[in-house]
Amino acid sequence: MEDDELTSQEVRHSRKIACVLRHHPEQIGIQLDKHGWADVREMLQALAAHGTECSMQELERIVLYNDKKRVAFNEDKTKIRARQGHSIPVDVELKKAVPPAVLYHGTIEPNRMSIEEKGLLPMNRLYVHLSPNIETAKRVAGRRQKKGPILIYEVDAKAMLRDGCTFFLSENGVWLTQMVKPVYLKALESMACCHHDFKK
Ligand code: HQG
Repeated sequence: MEDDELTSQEVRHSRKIACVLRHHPEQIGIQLDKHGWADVREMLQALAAHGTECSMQELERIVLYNDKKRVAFNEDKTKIRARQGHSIPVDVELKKAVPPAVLYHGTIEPNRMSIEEKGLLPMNRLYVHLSPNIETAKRVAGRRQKKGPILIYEVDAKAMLRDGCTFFLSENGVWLTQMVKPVYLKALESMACCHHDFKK
């Protein structure tokens, strides 16, 4: 195994930490400040008290090497937060940015009707997550493929921008926006070729 590859224990711990920092700090009895930061020492102690023994050294490896750079330290490594993906209302000081003309969203067929009626909604998170390319959108959708064939939408980010929508770019390359109205969405039907049971 390469040094920059997380062990399976580190991957498990990294998932737990992302979940605590994005959704459930109360699960281990800690609080985040309004910018989503947790105190590193307090978090490690609280994790240990709840059965997840993670050393500072391991945490540093998780921050550096987790596949999607989900969590980040402050400058002196006394605080830690998730870069994006929260369901709890914190302001992680996302940077506004001008997106490429087209972005993508990966989901699954069973969501199609609702998405095409209501648009893309943040559901349990603070923002809708959009991908810069089809490959990434396919990976995002792939997380749910047990529940249905994948469905990729092209998002007309250029038109959204023109119409006054705001976009944020998280430091790990995920595009975020409040919602995407159906008018800006186009399903990429060619994705269907990969799935024999698509739209029978
Ligand atoms: C769907 C992972 C019905 C939406 C990924 C998605 C991403 C609707 C699900 C990040 C809907 C929400 C986020 C509507 C949206 N009706 N379904 N109107 N609007 N949906 O997990 O984009 O590994 O909150 O299509 O890589 O799947 O955690 O969003 O299927 O970047 O770092 O509702 O999570 O990153 O699911 O994934 P999610 P997502 P991490």
